[in-house]
Amino acid sequence: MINLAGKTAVVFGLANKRSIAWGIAQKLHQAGATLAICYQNERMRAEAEDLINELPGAGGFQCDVSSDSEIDTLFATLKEKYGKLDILVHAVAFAPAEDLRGEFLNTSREGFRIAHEVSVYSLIAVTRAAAPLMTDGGSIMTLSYYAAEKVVPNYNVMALAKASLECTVRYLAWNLGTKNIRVNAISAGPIKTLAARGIGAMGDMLKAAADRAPLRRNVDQLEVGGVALFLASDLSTAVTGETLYVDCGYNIMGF
Ligand code: 0WE
Repeated sequence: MINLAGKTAVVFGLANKRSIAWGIAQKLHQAGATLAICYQNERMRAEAEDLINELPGAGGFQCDVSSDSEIDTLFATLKEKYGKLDILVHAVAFAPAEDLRGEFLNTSREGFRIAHEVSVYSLIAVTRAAAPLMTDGGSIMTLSYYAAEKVVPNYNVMALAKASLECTVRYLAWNLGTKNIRVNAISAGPIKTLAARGIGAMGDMLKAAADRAPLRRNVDQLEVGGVALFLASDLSTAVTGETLYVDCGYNIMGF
């Protein structure tokens, strides 16, 4: 059993019980980590705080990762409250809905900017704020998706952002290696979350993914949480800069 007692984790991206962030938070909590869980804004507050209250000892914090001042305020609070930080989970992505359908050619300049700022730059921003608190080294992780490498119709500008995110993971891993801070991505198979709800034909996509995957099913949030727990733990102390697939094997198939 993995023991994270005495470790502190900050998790970004909790919206509701279907959030990948929630699956990860539950696994880290089970392993004994102290959790600081962040949600984007006032609108998310009630639902997020209800969940956070299910995890004894966990703290809830509001932080929009597209705001440098909110990041600064959050990490000042975390430093005061917890002192040291060991684990950071970035489970945040956004592109305007109109850029996630229709012709890729019609990707807007603004949609491109927003997708990259919210889904990629935010990892750099929170990592820069967290690194000084990771005085005993640390483990940072983010969420990616297979469309970063192979075309998934309609994922469009988010695919570019995920490709950039995976590259960002490698550069951060290189930059922070000397501080014994590891940075990795989990490339999860499709999961029915709030972020996926807005997408037409998600049901068909989930079924197609399950049909083709070696394990013949979809992955769930707690299974992503299991791999996140591994990455957070001392079982993975030599793993950094990687993208780990948690997709029931879907990515290995050529036909
Ligand atoms: O990363 C994602 C979804 C990310 C996402 C979802 C939304 C929907 C609502 C980012 N931004 C928004 N913006 C919104 O306004 N996934 C891996 C799930 C997903 O999204 C798709 C997929 C899959 C799979 C979009 C098109 C095609 C496939």
